[in-house]
Amino acid sequence: MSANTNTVLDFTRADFPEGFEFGVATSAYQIEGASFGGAGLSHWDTFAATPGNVAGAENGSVACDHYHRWAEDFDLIRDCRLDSYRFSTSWARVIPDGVGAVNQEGLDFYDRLVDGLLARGIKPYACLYHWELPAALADLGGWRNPSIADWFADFTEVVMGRIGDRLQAAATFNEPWCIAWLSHFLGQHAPGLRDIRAAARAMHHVLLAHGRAVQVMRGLKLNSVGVVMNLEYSAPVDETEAAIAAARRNEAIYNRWFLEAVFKKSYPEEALAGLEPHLPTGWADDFDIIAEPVDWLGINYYTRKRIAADPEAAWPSLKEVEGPLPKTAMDWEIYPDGLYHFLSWAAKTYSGELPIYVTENGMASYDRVDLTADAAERVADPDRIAYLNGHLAAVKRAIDDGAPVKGYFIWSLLDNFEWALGYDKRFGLVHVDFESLARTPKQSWHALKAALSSND
Ligand code: GCO
Repeated sequence: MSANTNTVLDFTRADFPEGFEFGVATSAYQIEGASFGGAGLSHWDTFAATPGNVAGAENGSVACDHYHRWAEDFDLIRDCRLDSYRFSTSWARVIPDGVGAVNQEGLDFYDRLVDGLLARGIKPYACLYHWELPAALADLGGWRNPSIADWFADFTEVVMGRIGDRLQAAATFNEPWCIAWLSHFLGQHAPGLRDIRAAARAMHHVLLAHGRAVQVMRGLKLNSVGVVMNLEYSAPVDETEAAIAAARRNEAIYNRWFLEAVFKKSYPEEALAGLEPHLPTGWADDFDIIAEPVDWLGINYYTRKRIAADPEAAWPSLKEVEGPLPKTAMDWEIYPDGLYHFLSWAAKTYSGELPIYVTENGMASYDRVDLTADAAERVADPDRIAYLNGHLAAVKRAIDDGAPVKGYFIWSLLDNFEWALGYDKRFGLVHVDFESLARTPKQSWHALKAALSSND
């Protein structure tokens, strides 16, 4: 996307069905400031405090200071004419030790957020878990410990008992693949393990915890409960049988494991081939809880990966190979067709008529900052505008072809803490100066505001 001069979005509200929602998404650890308001330590605090885990030795202790600046941030959502906001609740903020005593200050904070959104006419979408497991529970084995399903059910009861009545929708988990595989097999996120047995247990326990949380929310009479999966298009590097089989293994672990469990009460054969020996005893008996019916499905989509077989490596014996398409600042290929594919495929194969929301889509870009320029031109991010155009066209195509897509959330409102990559990767519609914490809407924010304000 070089030399791109896009400054406008190609669509208006009228291009999407009546009631289609446009929103932005964030997560607690990435924006709030984990050191404020009596929050307990999470495994992201301890992971980030370990040399080599996070670029620049950065962490989320201050992040965007959203904990204190949320009102200004919500004004930016309202002023952009967005309909909806997706945020997450930090377990360690609400229950500092993971179980037991509640930090009222933390719970009050989320209560303020919900009321602050409603006061501005913004629909609140809350996700219970976006990765900051209380460190006290990590000490007990975290996602490897089967008790985590009960711990998470108790946390769900506390949070949703307080804010559930005013939410537009609630989700249990953000991206189970990242919680389990990326963090316990690939070792890139907290707790940074590279262990197949730990990964297999996390892959199962996160689903069990999901099912238990859905049950708790039913008990609280919530009627818009879902889960957010991240899907990544898995393309064989060539047409050889070995590459095709490797891409299928990747797809089974990444895209099918969680959907198949929630919607079909099973795990894909290609993934069980490596994981079954490491699953907890009696795993197949848990599907009735795991498959507790949900009301909607969230899909996070960013990119595709090209996959080759790697016969030298242990199971799943595959590797990623760099692709030829233009890339974002994450070095992720830009591939809107993948989003089209998943929206249609998920509905046909798994979720049927249930509403689907694109709960995250967006890019890290190389922005040009000139704070002396006119307001709309202070932060130029033409590549983001082009990315949004491409992906919204894919969403529209999927809707035209029958996929029940009801909303689209951009990742993210603000530049923020991009996990192991620190503050260097900027995903926001709004630029954040991490010295002064000043917010400056980017050109994409202005373009979105114009698109959402117009009905033509
Ligand atoms: C994600 C995450 C975000 C990331 C984003 C970009 O759910 O993967 O929700 O936390 O910041 O995806 O990598």
